[in-house]
Amino acid sequence: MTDQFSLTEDQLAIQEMARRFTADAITPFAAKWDEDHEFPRATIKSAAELGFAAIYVSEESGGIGLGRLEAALIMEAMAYGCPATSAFISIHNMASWMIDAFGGEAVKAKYLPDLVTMEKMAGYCLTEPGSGSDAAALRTAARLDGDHYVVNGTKQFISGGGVNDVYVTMVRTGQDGPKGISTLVIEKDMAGVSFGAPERKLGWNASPTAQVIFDNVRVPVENRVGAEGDGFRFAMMGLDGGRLNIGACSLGGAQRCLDEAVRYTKERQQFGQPVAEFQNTQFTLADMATDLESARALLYMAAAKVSANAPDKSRFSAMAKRLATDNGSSIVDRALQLHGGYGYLKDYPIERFWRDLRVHSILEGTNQVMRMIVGRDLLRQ
Ligand code: FAD
Ligand code: 2MC
Repeated sequence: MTDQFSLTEDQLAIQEMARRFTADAITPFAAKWDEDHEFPRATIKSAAELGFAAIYVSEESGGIGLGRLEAALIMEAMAYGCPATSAFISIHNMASWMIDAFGGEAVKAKYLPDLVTMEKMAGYCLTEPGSGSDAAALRTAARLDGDHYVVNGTKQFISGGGVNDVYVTMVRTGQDGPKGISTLVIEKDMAGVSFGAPERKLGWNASPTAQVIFDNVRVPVENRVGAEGDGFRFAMMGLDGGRLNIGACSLGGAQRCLDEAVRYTKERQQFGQPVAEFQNTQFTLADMATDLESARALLYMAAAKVSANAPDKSRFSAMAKRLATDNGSSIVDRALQLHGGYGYLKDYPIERFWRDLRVHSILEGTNQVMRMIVGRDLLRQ
């Protein structure tokens, strides 16, 4: 590697810290969290002690003020143990960053001190039953009544729904379309907030998902993040970073499964020789490694662009999310095949990663929406 393509000493140090945390606190327990559908609150909270709850929240607000490449390195390292837990922490970071980046002093002072320590955990509410990919069609309404908004509506598929303490929520305060959307911070304990039953899912079992329902919830105006009508832009800017992190979670899961496949095929004997001796195995491993490194290179570049606020940052974030999540799932699938029948058993970690990574091509914008973002941007030029 030339200097231009190496991580700095600081970046290597934070990566090493995240890897050690993962090896000690995540990897040994992840299979059980998955099996028991357990939300590992204490482990997640211990990540905050390392600064991982506020990676790109500014230092003035109590965060560690790092960039998006550092965030990707941390998410990738934690996903080596458990993609669902890593992604949960990513969503908390995205929501906290939105408050820090766009909120006024009052809302920042009210929430950020508890969010950076994870005394409180934050979710992100954009999707609704009738608006997923077409997020700007959301209908949850916030009507101004004196110094409060009265909020009514339902958010669908919310990660941490019911376990998070605060919800950074996109609501309609004005006209149809993106310009009528604002962002409010809504607390779990406000009167009129309730939750649907936990969704029964293929994977991400360590990360509960539920509807968040608002029934005449009175939210102080001071809980608005930024100006009325700017909420959709904030939501999209949050996702520019969130998508990098989801891609990084796929990289971490794929790296783990590649490592497992190398180890397994060297040990497993068939036809009197290790499975690793077959040329098919070597070619498969070679393609897995190549697909992983190419996705990683694009993702790190996209992360640097988001940190630098480059004009093409959203396009690169979308390209990197698409490539890393598609390649990640395909790498894990090939790792499963190389394990034969054992890959299909819960005795080995591969099937969990296969299930966990599958949703990364759907959430934080489907990979079709990622192509739409890239295609539109190319045609705009
Ligand atoms: P739809 O939008 O109905 O899409 C259905 C299909 O149509 C997809 O294949 C899609 O790609 C395709 N499609 C749609 N429009 C187009 C188009 N114009 N061109 C081509 N194809 C198109 N949301 C949150 O706000 N907060 C969360 O914390 C959160 N967590 C989630 C956790 C999980 C486990 C899951 C599964 C989802 C979560 N989501 C969350 C929601 C997620 O972002 C949405 O599921 C996703 O954006 C897709 O929306 P949808 O499910 O309504 O699918
Ligand atoms: N940064 C800043 N501004 C942005 C932006 C970005 N990345 N993307 C869009 N905008 C602005 C855009 O510039 C425009 O403003 P203006 O008219 O002033 O120029 C405005 O927002 C509307 O943008 P579009 O015209 O592109 O909006 P449209 O409705 O056509 O489509 C689309 C936008 C499809 C890209 C968006 O709806 C989208 O991302 N959909 C996918 C939804 C999604 O990702 N959901 C994830 C939920 S969270 C989750 O899953 C978790 C697990 C947490």
